[in-house]
Amino acid sequence: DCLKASRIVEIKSSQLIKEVEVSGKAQVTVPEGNEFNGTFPEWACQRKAKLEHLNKKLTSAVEVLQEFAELRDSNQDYPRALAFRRASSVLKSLPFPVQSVEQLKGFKDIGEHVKTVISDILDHGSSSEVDDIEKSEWFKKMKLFTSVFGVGPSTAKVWIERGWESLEDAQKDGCPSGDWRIAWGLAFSKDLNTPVCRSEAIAFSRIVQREAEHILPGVITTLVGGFRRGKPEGHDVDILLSHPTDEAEIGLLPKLIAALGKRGLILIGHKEKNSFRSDILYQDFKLSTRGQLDHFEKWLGICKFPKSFSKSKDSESNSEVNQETSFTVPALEATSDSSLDESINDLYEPKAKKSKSSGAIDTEPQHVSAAPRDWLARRVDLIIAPISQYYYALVGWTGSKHFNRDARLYAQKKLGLKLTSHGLFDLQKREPLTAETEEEVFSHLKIPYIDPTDRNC
Ligand code: DCT
Ligand code: MG
Repeated sequence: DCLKASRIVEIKSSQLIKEVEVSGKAQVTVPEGNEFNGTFPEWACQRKAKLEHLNKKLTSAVEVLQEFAELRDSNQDYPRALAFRRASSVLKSLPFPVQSVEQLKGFKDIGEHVKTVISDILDHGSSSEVDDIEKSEWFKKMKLFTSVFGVGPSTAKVWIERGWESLEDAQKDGCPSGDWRIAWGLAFSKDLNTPVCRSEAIAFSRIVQREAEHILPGVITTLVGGFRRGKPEGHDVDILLSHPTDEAEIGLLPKLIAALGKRGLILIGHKEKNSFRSDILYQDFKLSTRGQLDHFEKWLGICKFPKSFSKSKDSESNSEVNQETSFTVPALEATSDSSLDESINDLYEPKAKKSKSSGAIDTEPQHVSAAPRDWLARRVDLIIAPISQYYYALVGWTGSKHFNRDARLYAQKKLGLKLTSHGLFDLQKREPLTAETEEEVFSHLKIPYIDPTDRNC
């Protein structure tokens, strides 16, 4: 019903003046003199949302409510959590700082509950509901446990039911579920809970690119995820690989993992086979993904990043890597940060210590984590996409998660098309809409192109 709601709200001098019901299109007009030209787009995927926005205090509070709803209900699609995500996404795109809830009248994604919270913050500086959640022992434990690689809300709840209070309690149990991700995630929780900084992500993606180029000349290596959206730090490093010749990418991943292993960069990880079949894409979305993000061949694991990767204060000067979307590979040799170059080159010196490991580690994670070391454990995702699906994979793996969810719902509701990281599909005609650039993906979606740094909705 919310999606069908249609009205125009006029706001003058950033204050609400009048509300008019119209049929057809849902629009809210906002003050002139901003990128929306007075009209606030209905869908999050149509709006620019920068990391730095004008309503941070409010979005932080709404995101606590969202996180609480997600953790409590274990089902990330739960409508309550989605409602908070939608509200926070509107606040991120607003061209003015909210000073009164009156200014939010007419925004269908901002419901009464969120308005009450905002009103509390505007009037008293904080929301007692948000404060209570943040103080709750249950919430603190759920956040702590779900911060472990491989632990979702259901596992975290089981741990709480067992009376576990800390990660040490889980560690004492050995590997509580037999899941390799949890065993290694627990052993390296300290490293993995320290955010990965931009210079580390850039250094590692350059090494991946160098090794991949050696195996498959002309390979396309792109740092995706939050770093491509301009985030200064993240919880992992997501790298998307492809090649201009279709199928040339087949066989790259095992060789790449072996090469990174020889450089001593692999701690532990697992490969997932390509499970893409064009026929399943024409099925119902939930059925065709069965909880999986997508069907690409990928390696999910933990890498060993030399500590020197993070010594650099670099960030923006190397942004060409995270902006890379063309076939030109990012420069590896010449960077504006000599300390980063040095630490990358150290790995290529003949004297550099190289592990004999080809990717697998045959020892217990606890023993590795206890030994003195000059590296940090870092989560890495390497994803392989054929060029025919690459630009959709690029959009999907750039995110944000909410941008993807919204764009997929928008494609379905507004265009009758199914959007995934594999492509855009016309379910009636049973044919894909191909794209040879990221701009073309947006053009098929009938959305003006949005820069990755504006997809932080
Ligand atoms: N993604 C998605 N849905 C998910 C998980 C991921 O659409 N459930 C997409 C969007 C972002 C991309 O994959 C990479 O995922 P993450 O690494 O989890 O997100 P991120 O934005 O890179 O966050 P962080 O900076 O913390 O790594
Ligand atoms: Mg990421």
